[in-house]
Amino acid sequence: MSTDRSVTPAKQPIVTKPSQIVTIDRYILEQQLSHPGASGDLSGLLYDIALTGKMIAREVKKAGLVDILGHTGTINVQGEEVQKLDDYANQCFIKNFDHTGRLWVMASEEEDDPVPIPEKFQMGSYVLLFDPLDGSSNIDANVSIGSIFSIYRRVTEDGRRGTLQDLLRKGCDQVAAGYVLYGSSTMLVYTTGHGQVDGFTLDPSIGEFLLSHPDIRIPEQGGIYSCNEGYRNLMSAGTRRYLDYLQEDDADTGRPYSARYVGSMVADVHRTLLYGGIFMYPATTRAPGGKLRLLYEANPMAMLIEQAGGMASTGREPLLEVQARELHERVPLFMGSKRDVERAIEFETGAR
Ligand code: AFP
Repeated sequence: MSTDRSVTPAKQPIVTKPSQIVTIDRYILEQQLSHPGASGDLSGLLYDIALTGKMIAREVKKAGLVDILGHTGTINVQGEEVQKLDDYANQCFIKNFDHTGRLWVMASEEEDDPVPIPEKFQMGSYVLLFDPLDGSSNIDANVSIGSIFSIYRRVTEDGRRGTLQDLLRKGCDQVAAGYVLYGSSTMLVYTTGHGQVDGFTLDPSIGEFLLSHPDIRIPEQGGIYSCNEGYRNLMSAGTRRYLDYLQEDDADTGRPYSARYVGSMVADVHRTLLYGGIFMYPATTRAPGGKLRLLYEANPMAMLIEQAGGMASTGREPLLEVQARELHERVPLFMGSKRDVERAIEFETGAR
């Protein structure tokens, strides 16, 4: 019998040292401190986005339990009315932002008109536009969805109310933009410009977003295209030729590309940011102006993509230069790796 009584030490759980963890609060504060003179209002808005994202994520997680917890419009076991998730997300944004004193006016993809700041609250100098729950037709299939936000400085000064003038802007005027992705984990990705895009993942055990993807850079060129090809026959000849080009066999240029299309813009653009390639929703004969909303979807995503080193275009002009004329205006779009978008533009404009 062996006299060796030593035992294999039990494996220690992997513990991240507190010094290695950067919470979103700390990150935002450090960013603010690097801009002497900052009022702290933009930081406050970003904290509120993080809170709103956490509140929506909590409800999204329960979406599959409707049969157990109750259907929309019914009263659940706690005696509360069960709200549609996109209504909940919309109300969550409005209620979390209307009283903070940081906003001049808001606009939501879910509301026909601008959302004013109630008289009883203080007014601020920023303007917030948001799509509270993008990709919501995917909810019942347990597919990733997201919230998108876009922040500008106000342009009007007079009176007690922000106006359409504050909201109908060019994307290049945005001071911050981002999204919260409700996927296999919840992530918040945002930029305040300066070529910096950062991603934070929600640690559900402490209820905090932690810096997980610092300084995201999109590859110069990718190998994935993301497009609803079901509408191929409704697209322009240029777009169809571009799709043909992506599908040709040419190992030297990395073709054919792989196709990936979730049908939730946040998920498709998130993958494009990380892996590169192109996300496109071009004009079709049924939707000649494109499908996606300029102010709530296209501009914020275009700012993120461009700040990460990519490119965003309508196919004919830089997306961020498009002057919005209507709150719910749509736009055709191509965004992603610079070389991929440049190539798409060549086909769209007939240069190729
Ligand atoms: P829903 O919010 O109605 O699901 O629309 C999602 C979306 O606005 C965007 O997130 C997708 O990229 C795009 O529409 C999908 O549109 P198609 O179903 O026409 O491909």
